[in-house]
Order: sequence, then structure tokens, then C-alpha cells
Amino acid sequence: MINDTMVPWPADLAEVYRAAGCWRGRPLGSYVWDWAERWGERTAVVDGDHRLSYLDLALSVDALAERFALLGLRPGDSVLVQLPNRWEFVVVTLACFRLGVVPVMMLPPHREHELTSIGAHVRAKALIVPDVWRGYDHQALAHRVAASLPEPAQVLVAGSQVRSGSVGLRALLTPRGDGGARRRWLDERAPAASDVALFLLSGGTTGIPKLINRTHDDYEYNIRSCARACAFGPDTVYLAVLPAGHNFTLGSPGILGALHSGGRVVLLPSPHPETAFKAIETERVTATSAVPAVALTWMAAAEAGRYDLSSLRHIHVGGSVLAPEIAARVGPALGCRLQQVYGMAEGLICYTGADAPAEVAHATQGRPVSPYDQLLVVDRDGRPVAPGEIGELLTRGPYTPRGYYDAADQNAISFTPDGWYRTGDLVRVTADGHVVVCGRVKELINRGGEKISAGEIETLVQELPQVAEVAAVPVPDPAVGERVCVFVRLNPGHRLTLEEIASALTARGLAAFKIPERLEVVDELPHTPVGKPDKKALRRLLVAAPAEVA
Ligand code: AMP
Ligand code: DBH
Repeated sequence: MINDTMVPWPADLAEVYRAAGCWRGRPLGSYVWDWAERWGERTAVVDGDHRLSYLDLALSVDALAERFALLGLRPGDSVLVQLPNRWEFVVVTLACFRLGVVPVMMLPPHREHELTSIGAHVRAKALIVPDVWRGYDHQALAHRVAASLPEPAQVLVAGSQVRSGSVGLRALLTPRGDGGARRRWLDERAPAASDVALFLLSGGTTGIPKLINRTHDDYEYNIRSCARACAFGPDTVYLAVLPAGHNFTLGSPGILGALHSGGRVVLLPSPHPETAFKAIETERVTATSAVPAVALTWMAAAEAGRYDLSSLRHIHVGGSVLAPEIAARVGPALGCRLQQVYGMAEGLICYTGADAPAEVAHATQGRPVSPYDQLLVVDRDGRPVAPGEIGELLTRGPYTPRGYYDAADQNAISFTPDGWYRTGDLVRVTADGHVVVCGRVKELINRGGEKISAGEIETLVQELPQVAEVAAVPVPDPAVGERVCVFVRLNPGHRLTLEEIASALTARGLAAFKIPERLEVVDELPHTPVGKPDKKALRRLLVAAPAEVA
């Protein structure tokens, strides 16, 4: 059912992608045994004291895939996966791929609202959750959600507190019986490479996240292309600190990219600098990825110099705007090279090269990872802009699906009739093909008809030495419609006034109508589950209590 609902790529293009070697025609689960045969006893996954070799991983994945089948899960069924960054996440994900069960990558902060509506939409047959996580009873939540779904759904629980009515995950992971026979049995039932392998969620901060169906073929290419852009290899030790189910951490190149390269994955359930630095030091981590907010806390924490971060070669930073001045400080602060990444769960990923010169690594968000990625920058009427001009980015390519899952109305908005995905991002493309993200189409603040890009203001305010983090949002205004409001978290011991912001931005040559007219200094900015500034929450703050916040 899921595969029939997917908007396919045009047949002629699919042929081109196959002939070019982008799509290899193999399901993702089949690589698990390639890796095991090649890397055997080498460590694949590290979670605290728990270590899995490539061989352990393949055996556990097969054992779990078989148990999924015995529980009644069929290829093409979906399951909601809501697991923290622990080793079980990796085994569950790969076991789903192996059997052709489609995991929906929920994030740990999701609750009844998201789980119920998404579970119903994909007709989920199971929920895979931790027992208790960060003091929250996910097992109880999963049972409430399961009871409200249109079809019966089982609750599989990672952890030791497995209640009656739930299935304990750990007991399913122990390989039993004839591994060879099981492997053949699973090989015979392997899904088609053109089938949906997983659902990613778009991180949109409005409404229920949209479901992005990624096929085995397209996601394997996504992973492989990102791994190449990041120079991943068998000596890579990748630290996963952002939510594992997010496209950035999962496959760009992230966890799956490290495994596909014969490297090692170190999982941490939080990006807290103390635990992250300790893991970098003890596991000799070579690469990690972070949103700008996390990179900033790491840069501040690294000043204390208490940990040996010398093994770190690259940090991938993306997900929201990174001001060039901050970008220039990332490498020196952490003793590694910065690779900026501009990506989306909908497909297209751009990376600055692993050894890009400073002017590229600091001032651009990189180049597409595949030569088959197509970029088109258009004006408000959908006409291509002149080279180097700013416009909305449209994209198509071998790992950018042609539509959201079962969402005809949304697809009519988000995709053009000829299959371009409208990113909603304002970008310009440099002469040598690097993308510079300039803002979001919908984050234009309309001040009496003058359009102001929130991203442009954020980049400039972020450069002020007082500022740790900033987000610009429109504040409704009776006279001009909207004015620019900046929410700012200050660096410790600093103060900042609206007048200081105005004079600094004026000195930078910013047009007067763009100067922020309201400043809110806050202790913490709200973030989305992956760590992007949560603009919707900030707007709500301004609308809900205008007088109080003012
Ligand atoms: P999603 O569609 O939820 O996967 O989120 C992808 C969106 O995050 C992109 O369309 C951009 O708006 C934003 N984004 C990702 N990387 C960057 C970046 N390096 N700079 C600015 N925005 C980014
Ligand atoms: O923001 C994103 O969604 C994102 C950022 C960097 C992403 O999906 C990715 C890399 O793959």
C-alpha cells in the first residue's frame, strides 16, 4: 500500500539514475552482510560500555528481522520508531530495512498528537519505544496511541521495564538457531530497491510534520554521496549527538554513512558538551555533526580546554543559519575543520568540501553532493533569476522524492507540476556552484510592503560580540503590518540594547527599514527537537502576551 502511494520518479529519469550507478538496485538491509563480511570483528557501534562488532550487528539485525516477521509484521507495514540515541536504534532501523518493514523516524520529544496522527496516516502496525526516557513513560504513551489507531498495533519496548501487553525488544535481539538459514530466508524475502525504505519527517515548525518516503535506492545513494563529500572511510569514528532519526544524523552521512564506510558509530543521547567531549576523547572521534546552537555551546565549552579533542578532524554544521563570523571561529575553537551542510529530509544535501578553503567553508553552505542534483533559483513569479541573484531554490534529483507521502493537496503546493521540490529557502548560487542560504521565503518580514529576510538580520546580529544566539521574527503592528523583533540570548556577562543593535547594523550599511525595532533578551531560545530555533514558538510568545513581553 505504501509503495503504491509513493509519487514515482519519471521512468526515463529512473533509467538514467540506474545507468549512472546512483541507484544500485539493492535494498539497504542487504548491505549489513557486506559490511560484516568485510569488517567482521571490527567495532561498528559504541553505546557506553556496549559495543557491537560488524558481525554482532549483522547477527542481531537478522535475529530481530526474523522476530518481527514472527510477530506478524509484513514487508510494506509501517512502524513508528521513537528511540533515543542508543544501540537498539541502529539494530531496529537495519532490521526494518532487512525485512522491508518501513520505520517512521519519530523523535523522542514527540507526544500523543504527533504519534496518533502519523500512526493513523501510515496505518502503523507497531510502536517501538523506550520504557522510560528522561522521566517520561513512553511505554504508557505508546499503549494510549496504539489503542486509538484504526488497526491493532503492538508495542515493542527497549529497556528493562517491560509491562504485560508489551513485547520486550532485548529478548528479540539474541541470535538463536541457524544463522545461515535465517540469512537465506531473509534474503529471499528482501524488499525491492525501489520500495519505500523509511519515512523521514519534515521538521516544519507548523502543523503535523509531513511524511517523506525515501526508497532503498535513493537513500543508499544519499548516504554514499554524503560519505564521499565528508571523506568518510574505515578510519572514521562518527559521534551521533543529535536525534538519530533525523536525516542529518541518520544518513547525511551520519550513522549509516559511517557504517557504509566501514567506520565506527558512537551514540550519545544528548549533545551536552561535557559528555560529548568525553566521548570524543575516549573514543578518538574523528567526525561529528551539530546544529549551530550546539556548535556554539561546544565552542564556549572548549575554551576550558579540559578534554583532548585532537582526534576530531571534521565537524558538520547545518540545519539553520550559521553566520560567517561564527563559522570562521568553529574550526579554531574545536581544533578541527568545519564542513557546512545545507540539507533537508526532502532530499538535496549540499556540503562544503572536507578540505575546502576558508572562504568557501566559512561563507557558503556547500555544493550538492551529487552531480545529478538539479538546482533552479526562481523569483516570486517562478522565473529563473540571473546567475548569482537571490531567489527561491527549487530542486530535483536522484535522492529528492517527487512528493510527500499520500498528500496530494500539500504536493500541489510544495512541488511544481514538473517535479521540482520548492524548498522555501532563499538562496544565491556563487559562480563556482556553492549555495549561500539567505533566508526562508515564508520568513520574510513584511514591513509596510518592504520585505525583510529574517535570515539576513540574524546573520548580522549574530556577529555582535554580546550575542550568543539570535532569532528574528515579525511582530504584528497596526501601522506597518509587521516589524522586526529580535530574540537574543546573550553571552555571559554582556548587556545589549536595541539602540546598540541599530547602530551596529547601520554601521554595517543595512537599509534603515530593516533595522530591528524590538529586542527581547531571553535566557533560552526555544528549539525544535533537532535544535533549530523554534520560530513558531517565538511568534506565539509575541502574539499571546504582547504587553508582557514588551
Ligand atoms: P527539513 O525540511 O525539516 O529537513 O528542514 C530543512 C530545512 O532546514 C531547509 O530547507 C532549510 O530551511 C533549513 N536548513 C538546513 N540546513 C541549513 C543551513 N545550513 N543554513 C540555513 N538553513 C538550513
Ligand atoms: O535541516 C535539515 O533537515 C538537515 C540539515 C543538514 C538535513 O536534513 C541534513 C543535513 O540531511
